[in-house]
Amino acid sequence: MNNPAILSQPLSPAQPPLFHTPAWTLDAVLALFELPFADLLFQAQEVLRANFDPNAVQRSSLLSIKTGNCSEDCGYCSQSKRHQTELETQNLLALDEVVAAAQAAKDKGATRFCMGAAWRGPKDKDMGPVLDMVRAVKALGLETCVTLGMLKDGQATQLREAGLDYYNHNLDTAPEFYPEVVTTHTYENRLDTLRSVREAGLKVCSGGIVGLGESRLHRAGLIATLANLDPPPESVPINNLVSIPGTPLANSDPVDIFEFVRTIAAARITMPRSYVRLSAGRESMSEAEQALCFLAGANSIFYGDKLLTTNNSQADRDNALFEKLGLQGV
Ligand code: SAM
Ligand code: DTB
Ligand code: SF4
Repeated sequence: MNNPAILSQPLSPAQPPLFHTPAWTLDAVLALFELPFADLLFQAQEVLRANFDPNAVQRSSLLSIKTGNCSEDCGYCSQSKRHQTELETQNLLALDEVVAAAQAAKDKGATRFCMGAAWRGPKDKDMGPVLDMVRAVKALGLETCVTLGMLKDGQATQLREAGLDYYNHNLDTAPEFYPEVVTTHTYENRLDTLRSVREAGLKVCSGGIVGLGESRLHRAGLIATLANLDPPPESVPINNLVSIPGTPLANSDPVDIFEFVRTIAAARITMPRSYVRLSAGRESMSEAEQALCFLAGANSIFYGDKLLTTNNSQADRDNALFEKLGLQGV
């Protein structure tokens, strides 16, 4: 069960509430997952069409600006120094490399550029170079997003003042399953960062991963938690686990594609005005599987040949698929 305290109460009386009185109970979200597939997709299409151009798909490109050697133990991640993965680590990139990658992403048609760092959170000395990256990418006319881990007081405001649009910080799964996935930080830590991102006036990008070994109840719990944020995240990435050899979750059972599509539809219905992003895991999906995700209300993708450390679906393949489906990349 979801922790009702997490869903309905401010974390401390002195702070404004991060959640409103639950608009979506866990039971209501679970009931969505249990609908006949066609009924669920029909409802998701209705919600999509009431709020968005149903044939427009937002495109964000990703760049890992600091790779690997992370102190955290997230069981799915290639970048934890606690897992024996084949990853080549990389210190913080130079500004000109980041600007060149952002310009290339823009030239290919991306409208948002997301920079990810394998940190528990940025140290004070990291902020200057990252703020320079945000300023420079924004100056190219792209929307900016960073994902740097947990933020300390004042860091979110520094980012906003540099021109940041979105901060990505995923809740990843249901509160009660999180300790099975990560032990070096808590769900409350994640929520605290989301709160400071909101208070700084940034837009929130927060979603999760399917395929960590969680149950349907946990998937519904993730969606309910996201949907009850007040306001819900503007951007909701739904990742399908990319299995990384050497990580504790490398051998998790893959989740059936229809269950993945149901998760997308539940996100669409419960967060009607949010961009729902079909995120990691797209490379191994067929065209038909991806088309089902768009039918279920996904209206954003990661675009470009690489995610952070793993391959993404090639841009040429995406362009061909959009052509076949009559989708317009925006
Ligand atoms: N270190 C920061 C953090 O944890 O917030 C930012 C980078 S972290 C890699 C960003 C997100 O990528 C994670 O929260 C998770 O949702 C997603 N992710 C990482 N590895 C993944 C994998 N193997 N498969 C699917 N999603 C993954
Ligand atoms: C998100 O939800 N997914 C992206 C982005 N936000 C930072 C990252 C996916 C990472 C997939 C595994 C990898 O490439 O390391
Ligand atoms: Fe580090 Fe983020 Fe990977 Fe966790 S998900 S190990 S915090 S890079």
